[in-house]
Amino acid sequence: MTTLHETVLRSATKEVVIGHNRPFCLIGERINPTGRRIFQEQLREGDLSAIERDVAAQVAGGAHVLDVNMGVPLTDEADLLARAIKLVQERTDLPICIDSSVVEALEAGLAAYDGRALVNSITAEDERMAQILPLVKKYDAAVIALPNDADEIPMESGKRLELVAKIVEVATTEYGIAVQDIVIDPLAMPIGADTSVVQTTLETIRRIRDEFGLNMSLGASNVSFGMPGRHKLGAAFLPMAMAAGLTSAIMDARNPEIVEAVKAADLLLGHDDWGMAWIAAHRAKQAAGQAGGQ
Ligand code: THG
Repeated sequence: MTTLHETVLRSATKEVVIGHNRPFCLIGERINPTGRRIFQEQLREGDLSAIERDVAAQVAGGAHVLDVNMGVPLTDEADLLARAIKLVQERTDLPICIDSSVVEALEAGLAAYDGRALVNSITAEDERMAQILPLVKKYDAAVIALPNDADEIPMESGKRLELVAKIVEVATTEYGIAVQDIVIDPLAMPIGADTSVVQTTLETIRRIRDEFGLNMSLGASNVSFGMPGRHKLGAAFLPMAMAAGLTSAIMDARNPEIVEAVKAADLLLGHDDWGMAWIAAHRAKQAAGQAGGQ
């Protein structure tokens, strides 16, 4: 029987544990300017005020961790990310997932952060691991790892599993990262491009749980990209992925349809003792005068 690992994240004052026998961890995705022209312009001018609204909305929606990405072309991303992380820490006590493809930005973000961050992300490429894993170790963080390399994003679960094995081997033996601090992104792809890709993701999730017991997180909105009814697809996908063993997702916590599907799946999978969270949420909604039925 494979050990099922737990990943501990912290802010200065709050601890969040990601694990297989726990409620699903919602990582709020909106503190990210990708595809948002006005937000990008504001950030380019040094105006970070929109972040405050995005943080408040993700927290109100029930996020447990906040993903912070400041990928704006033609900016000093390291400086921007460090400032964004300081600002987010002033506004909330939720732990942060530091999201960048730029090594210098990840380092600046880690240096600015007070707590145990989740670094997003490495791949199975030796060079990426060599650049980023020493930082993960130095700042005592956890890390999201994508099972792809320079050549390809593998479209069979077997190849993804091989790359997971490589990442675990290299990260633990060469860089001294604890196995429970490796969170695998099993790679969610758009269903609109090819209707077999989600089955591959689900199979990858099942195998990672059964063969490695690792925690996993993925970009949930990737699945519905380009399709109508995106929230309905998200609300169907996440419970399936949770049943297969997904333990967290980077997602929009503002969306009640998807968040409620996740909470229902927590209850149905036995991760909400006595249904306390489910019932409490229902009562809170009733008290607020917006009960969603019986
Ligand atoms: N895996 C990992 N990290 C990730 C991703 C992943 N980080 C980035 C991304 N994918 C997840 N985060 C977001 C943030 C915002 C949006 C989508 C994913 C978003 N998208 C709008 C859309 O899809 O239509 C575009 C912007 C808009 O119109 O508002 O908002 O997969 N490890």
